[in-house]
Amino acid sequence: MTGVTQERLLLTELPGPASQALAARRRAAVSSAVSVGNELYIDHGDGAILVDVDGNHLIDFGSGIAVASVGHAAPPVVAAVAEQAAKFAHTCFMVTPYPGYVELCEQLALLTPGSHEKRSALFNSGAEAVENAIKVARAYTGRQAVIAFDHAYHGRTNLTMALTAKVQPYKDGFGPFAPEVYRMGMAYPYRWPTGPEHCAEEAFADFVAKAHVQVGEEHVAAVIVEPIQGEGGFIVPAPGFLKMVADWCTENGVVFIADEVQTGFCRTGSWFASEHEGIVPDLVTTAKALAGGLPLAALTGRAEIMDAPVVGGLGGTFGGNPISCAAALAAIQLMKDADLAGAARRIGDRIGARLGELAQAHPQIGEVRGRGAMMAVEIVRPDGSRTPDAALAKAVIAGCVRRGLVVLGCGTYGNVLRFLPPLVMPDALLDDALDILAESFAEATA
Ligand code: PLZ
Repeated sequence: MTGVTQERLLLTELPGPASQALAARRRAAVSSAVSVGNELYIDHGDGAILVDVDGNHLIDFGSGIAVASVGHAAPPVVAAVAEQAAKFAHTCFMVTPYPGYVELCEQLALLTPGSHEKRSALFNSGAEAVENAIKVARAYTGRQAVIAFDHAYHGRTNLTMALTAKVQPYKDGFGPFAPEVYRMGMAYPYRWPTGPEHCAEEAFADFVAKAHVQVGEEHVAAVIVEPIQGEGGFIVPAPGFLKMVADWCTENGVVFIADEVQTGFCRTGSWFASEHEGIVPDLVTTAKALAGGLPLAALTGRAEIMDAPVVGGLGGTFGGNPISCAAALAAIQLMKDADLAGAARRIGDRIGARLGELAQAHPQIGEVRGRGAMMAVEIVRPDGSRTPDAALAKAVIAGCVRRGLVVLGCGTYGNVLRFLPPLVMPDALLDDALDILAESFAEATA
């Protein structure tokens, strides 16, 4: 804990002079292919506040893309990291193992959906967990085909690029992509042609038909889906759709993989978003909030599936790094002690109520959606056509950033504003953030 009060404080225009100097150095030293959402350079953080190099206190409404759920510099995480760093930073679990890795896998078995026997393996990034999920599903089924969905995001490595739906900016110029990946329609209620009430049934019927005709059930190793699609626009699948797909997987000997990299660890108001859908995935991928800000990812699932690859078939030098494991164990304990799932539900209610008011005032807000502390608005032209308005979304984000609120966009059409506060954000700060959002909206639509 760095002792920063949980209040916004602006000492300079944003970005300030020190940030601007760093921005110039960035352009000269960092590949332009790695883009930044703003040029506010961070010196330290505390809870839900980020302090930039000019001393401005910014409200964090992005959590570094759903990572800082326990807050920045959470004292138990800081202590666990310091303690482990002072003991040893690395041995490689495959060379000489250590207790933290085992303990974390035990926790993952307890926390992920379902009471069946489970095993886990640890990796460095969400994409790596997803790649390994596909490897495991193929080894278990002896099949090759993988089904992913429209609007999906699963990572930037070769196999996960193939699974990711959107070409710009994730795939442009980077092919050829991994074969045997098939894409099905997502039950996206807001944009379903015949209306949201038919969405789940029709999307599932289409899924079943395509899986039969274009892939062949007997060739499908896995279906992978985000229980709420993150980068694609915080799309909450029509109720019942995921359950039907999961049941189809069971009936056809297909491994059902829930990619909970963004939704996991209390973000949506429960430990995992799959719980809201009443589904028990065969495999679950996690990363992001798992380790309180340190890089770590996990693949957890049914013991018989996870044990299917040859002994030694999974691994990596840094996977399950001891400092990251210590941080994860501390973060998980904090999520339990502070009931961060409950906090996410309260945050969701507060954000949802305010966004509802905002939508009344602004016809450009086509839909307010999400769950818990994973809320979003989809921005459209105010003429009833539901035409995406990415330019307006960008303008609102810029207005927020200028006022000291770090907000992220997302969406297949770049027209979704998403709100991912740390789950420790106090109500007063949340209200300030929502005031800024309302002001920025009014400014951008004036
Ligand atoms: N699966 C569901 O959301 C990462 C991507 C940021 P990594 N999402 C943020 C960007 O533009 O690169 C993500 C996700 C879901 C997998 C991943 C991949 O996780 O840790 O970024 O590899």
